Amino acid sequence: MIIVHHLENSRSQRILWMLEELGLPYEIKRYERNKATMLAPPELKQVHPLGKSPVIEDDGQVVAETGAIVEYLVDKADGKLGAPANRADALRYRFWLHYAEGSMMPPLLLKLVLARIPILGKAATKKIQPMIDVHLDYVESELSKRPWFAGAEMTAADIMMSFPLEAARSRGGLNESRPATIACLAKVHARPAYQAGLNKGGPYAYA
Ligand SMILES: N[C@@H](CCC(=O)N[C@@H](CS)C(=O)NCC(=O)O)C(=O)O
Repeated sequence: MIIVHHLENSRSQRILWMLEELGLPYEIKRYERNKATMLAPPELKQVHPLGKSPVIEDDGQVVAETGAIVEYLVDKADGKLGAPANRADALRYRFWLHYAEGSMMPPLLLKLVLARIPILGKAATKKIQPMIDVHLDYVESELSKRPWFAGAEMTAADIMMSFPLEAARSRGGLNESRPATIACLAKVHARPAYQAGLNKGGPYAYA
């Protein structure tokens, strides 16, 4: 049985969504953020030394880092939601799978952290927004060309990208001026598996 160590309001919501899409049985262990620091509680460090979420356990095997977990689950489900057969789609699949945490999340996170610094923080976030806009424009242009990030079918790349899109919607300036991206997010949120994951995960401010 898979155990998902799930931190409220966090990237691990993606893993619940993916498990629901795959129909794999799982259990959730919930963790609350420290109200003052917003950091994960120290108990998560007992599961994995980084103490971050998501982290899963599957028959004693601990897997951390969203992208690694997502690939692990694709393997476990015999390739379901994995790379499409078409080469161009497969390359896009790989690109977005890495891009989500590797390129798009860092400036979004930077903006969040800077915004919390009194006085100077607000001014600093203005410098970050143009960096985020480069990503938002690129995502919009790609989503205007095809229904899902890799191609015609939904894949794990869409699951990876859902969190940066949600984070951009809540604090990165993503709005109706980028209709293809907004439509993609709405399509994701309407999926029964997404809603099922949300119901099981508890508080989540981005959906
Ligand atoms: N790139 C990592 C990031 C993991 C990460 O930073 N998770 C956040 C949740 S969104 C976390 O655990 N934050 C609490 C903390 O750092 O104490 C992944 O995708 O797994």
